[in-house]
Amino acid sequence: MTLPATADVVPLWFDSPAVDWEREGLPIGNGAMGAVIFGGVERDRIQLNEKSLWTGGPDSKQGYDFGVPPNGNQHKALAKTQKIIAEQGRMTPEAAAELMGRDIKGYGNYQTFGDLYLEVAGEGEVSAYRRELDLTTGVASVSYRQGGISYRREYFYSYPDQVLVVQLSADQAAQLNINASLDIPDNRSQRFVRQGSSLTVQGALNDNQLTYAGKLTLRHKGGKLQVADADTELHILAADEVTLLFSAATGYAPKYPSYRGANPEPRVNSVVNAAAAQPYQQLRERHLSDYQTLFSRVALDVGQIEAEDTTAQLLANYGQGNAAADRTLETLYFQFGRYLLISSSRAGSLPANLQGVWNHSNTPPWNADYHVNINLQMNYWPAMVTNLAETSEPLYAFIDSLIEPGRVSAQKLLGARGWTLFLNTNIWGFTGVIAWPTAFWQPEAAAWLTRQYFDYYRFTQDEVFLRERAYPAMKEATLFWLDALVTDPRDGTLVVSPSFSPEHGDFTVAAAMSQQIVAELLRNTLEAANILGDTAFAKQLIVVQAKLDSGLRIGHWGQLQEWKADLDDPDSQHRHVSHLYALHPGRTISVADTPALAQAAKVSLNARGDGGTGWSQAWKINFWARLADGDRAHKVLSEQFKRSTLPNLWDNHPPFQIDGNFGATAGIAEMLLQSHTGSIALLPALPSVWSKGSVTGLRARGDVTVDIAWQDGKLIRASLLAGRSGELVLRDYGYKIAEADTGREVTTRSKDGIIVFSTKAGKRYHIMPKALAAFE
Ligand code: FUC
Repeated sequence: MTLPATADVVPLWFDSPAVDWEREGLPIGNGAMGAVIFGGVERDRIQLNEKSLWTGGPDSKQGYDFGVPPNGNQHKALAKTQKIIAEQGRMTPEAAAELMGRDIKGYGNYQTFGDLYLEVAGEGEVSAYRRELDLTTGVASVSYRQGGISYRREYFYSYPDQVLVVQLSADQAAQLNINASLDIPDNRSQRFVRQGSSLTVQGALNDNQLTYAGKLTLRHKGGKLQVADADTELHILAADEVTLLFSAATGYAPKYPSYRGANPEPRVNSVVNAAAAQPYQQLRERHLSDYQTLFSRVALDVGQIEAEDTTAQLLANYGQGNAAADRTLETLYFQFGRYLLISSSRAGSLPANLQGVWNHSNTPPWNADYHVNINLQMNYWPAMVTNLAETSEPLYAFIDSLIEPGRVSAQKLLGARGWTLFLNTNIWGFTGVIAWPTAFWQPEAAAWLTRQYFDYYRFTQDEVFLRERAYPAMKEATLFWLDALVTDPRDGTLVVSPSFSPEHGDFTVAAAMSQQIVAELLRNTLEAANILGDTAFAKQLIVVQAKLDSGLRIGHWGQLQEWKADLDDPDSQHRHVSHLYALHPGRTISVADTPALAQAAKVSLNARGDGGTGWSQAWKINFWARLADGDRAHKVLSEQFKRSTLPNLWDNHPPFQIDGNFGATAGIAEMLLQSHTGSIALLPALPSVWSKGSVTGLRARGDVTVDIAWQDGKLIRASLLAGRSGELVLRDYGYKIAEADTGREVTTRSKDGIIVFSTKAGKRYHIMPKALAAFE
C-alpha cells in the first residue's frame, strides 16, 4: 500500500515582529531550555528559559517544608474531617481546608532566565518581512529586505548540542553590524565576564541562592569584533555572517531533599565551546537529524492546502466558510502539539510544566508549576499515540523523584504507606497540601500520574521498563491506597474519604473520580503484577478490588454521577468533567463494552456543554472521540479555536497554558485511532468534514504502528506494522487482512465484533474492507 510519506505541514508565520510575548511569540526549545522569538528588525528580542531556574525550595529565604508539617502529623485533622463527612454526608471545601489545608512558604516560581537582545543596524524601508516557525525542521526564521539587501536570521534550540543557535546572514558581503547583549532580571546576583567573542554571566537567585550560568559566544565570517561599551555586550561590525551560540544551566539537581548539584558554569562553558567548534551547517544538520527523527514519524493529510494567510488570519477566519483553509489550521494545530512536546520535553531534564518550558515572568500564573489534577497528565496524552514515546521520559524521571518526598506526605497527612501528592508540585519535591479550598485536596494524584507509566508499557510492551521503571512507582502508589481506603458503613464498600471532585461541589465520601482513579490503579497494578509474577501482591489486590466502590453510577436524569449520592446539577457547566475519567483517560467505560455507562457519560457531557477553558475543551475532544462521535469532537475542536487559541496557536486557558495544545493533539489522534480497550479501532470517530485523507505513523497499544487511508468517510486501506510477534485484536468493521510482503490473506478468528490474528515481529499487515475486491 502506498500512502504519502509526509503530508504538507504549513509553517506558523507572521508578517510582523512580535509585540506581545504570549500572543505572537514563536517558541523554540530543546526540553531543558527554551526561547521565544520576537524578530524585531532593528531590535530582536529572544526571551530565554532554563527549566530548573526556580525560586523557593529548601534554601528559600521564606522557609520551606515540602507542604507537610515538619513536626508531627495531620492524622487528627484527617480523622475529624472523615467523621464530619460520615455524619453529615458532606462538608464545604472551606471547612475542609480549614482543617486540613496548610499555609505554605517558599513554594517558588519558575523564572525567566532573561533576554538576548540583538541590535541590528540597517537603513531604509523594510519590505517582505516574514517571521516563521517551520515545524518540519524545528527552525524559526526571520527574513526581510532593507536598503536593497535581503537579510535572514535562523533560530533553533539544539538537543544534541544543548545550545541555542542564532544565525544572521545577508545576500551582500559585510552588511551585518550587530550588538548582542544579555539582559538578566534583577532578582539575582549577576557577574558578567567578557573574553574575546564570549560573554559569561553567573550568579544566584536572591531567594534561594540557586546558582545559574549562561554563556553567549559569537562567531563571524568577515567583519571585526569591536570592544563593546558594556560587559553585557558583544559587538561585531561589517560581517558577512554571524552565528550566536547560547546555553544556560543551574545548580539544581532532582535529588530530595537538598536539590542541589554541581556548579553550572563549567558545564555551560564546555557545551558552548563544543558547539563553537562546529560550523553552522553541522550544528543545523545535527539538530535536524535529531528533531526530524521524531517529528516526521507522523503525517496527517485531511486535504489541507498551501494557505497564503498568516497563522493569525487562518485562525481569525476559521469556520467562516473556507473549509480547506480550516483543515490547514487543524492539521497545523495537530502537528504544533507534537512540535511543542518535542521542544519542551526531552530526556535529561524536567517534564513540560504549565507553560512547557516558556515563561517570561518571575511571577507567572500558577507559578508555571506542575498541577496534577489534570494539567501535567494532559501534557503527556499525545506522547504515545503520536509516536513520541521518548518525550515522556522526563515525566517518569519526575515521578520517580517525587516518590521519596511523597512517602513523607503519605505518612504524615494520611498515615499511609506508599507515596502520594495532591493538587500541585514544584521542582522541590512539594508533595503536601496548600490551603486553597476549591482545589487543595487530590490525594489520587500519584495514582493518576502512574497511569501514564503503565500506558507506556501497554504501547511498547517493554517488559524491562515495566519491571524496572513503572512497577515500583505503581506498586507504591497502590500501597498508599491499600492503607488509605476506608469502609463505607452504609454499604461495606471501600471508599476514598474525604473525597473531592476537582474544584466542584462539596467534600464527600467516594466522589466518582476518586473511585475511578483508584479502581484503574488497582487494575493496572494487578495486570502488571501478573505479568511480572508478583503473585502475593496480586492476591491482595484481587481482594481489595472486589470490595472497592467502582465510582460508576447512573443518576436520576440519566447522567453519570459525579458523586456517590445523586447530586448532579444538570445546569452546571463547570470546566472539570472529572467523573468521566473512566471514559478518558481511563478505559473502563466504552461504547462497545459498557454501552449504558457510555450513554450516561454522553448525557453528562451534553449538560456540561461544549465550552470551558482551554484544557477543558481539549479534554472534551477526547471524550467525544471515545464516545465515537467524530462530528461532536470536531465541533469542540472548532470551539477551542474560536475561544481558547492565541494567534501563535498557544492554548489560552486564559492565560496561556500549554495543556490545551497537548490535549487537543491527543484528541485528534483519538478520532483516528484508539486502542485503550485492548482492541485496535481504526477511524473510530472520523469527523465528516475530513471525508478524505490519510494518517501515517500513529501508534497503538501492543507495539503497533498504524497507517490509515480513507475516502468518503470510510477506510479504504490500512497497514499495521507489528513490533512484536503475538496476537493482534482489531475492532471488526468488516475487514480482510493480508501479509504485506506475500499478499497472502491471513487466517483470522472473529467474535463479538473483534478480529484476532497472529503477527510476526517486524511484519506489515494490510487491511481493507471486505467489500473491496483486491489488495494492491
Ligand atoms: C487546575 C485547573 C485550573 C487551572 C490550574 C492550573 O487547577 O482547574 O483551571 O488550569 O489547574
